[in-house]
Amino acid sequence: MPEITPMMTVLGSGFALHRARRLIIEFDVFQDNRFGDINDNHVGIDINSGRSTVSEKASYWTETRTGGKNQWLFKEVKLSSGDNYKVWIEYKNSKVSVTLAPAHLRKPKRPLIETHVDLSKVVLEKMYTGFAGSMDRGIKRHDIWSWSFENTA
Ligand SMILES: [Ca+2]
Repeated sequence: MPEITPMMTVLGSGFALHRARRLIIEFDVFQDNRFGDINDNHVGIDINSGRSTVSEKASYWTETRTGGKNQWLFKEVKLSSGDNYKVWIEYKNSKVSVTLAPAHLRKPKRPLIETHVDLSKVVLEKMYTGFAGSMDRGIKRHDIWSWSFENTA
């Protein structure tokens, strides 16, 4: 079973870990065409690369009942708004899911992103988990108010 050690780090511009194996969940407020970014406000999953294998507009799903029917509504958020968000990143049944919501809401039942990932091609015997912030072409502040890591395997 891989050992994952909690760690917090802040990197400067760009990624210093070009050759490192990594699974990155990115919250990107800059559209960088070199990495094929879909816009300047997206969530993505990057595997051993700065280019996302899948990405979505920063948003969350909410279920409402209209006319006797349940409907999913896609609500966009602006990551750089200064509002607080919660994110759940989970790995289960060979799928990574990323669920985002404004901090005052419960976890949406439907994830923003869910994709198959073979972690055996990413995770080594010993790995770190943590955070990196980047200031590419401007000044940005990245705040992490709290976080937890759980391994139930
Ligand atoms: Ca990106």
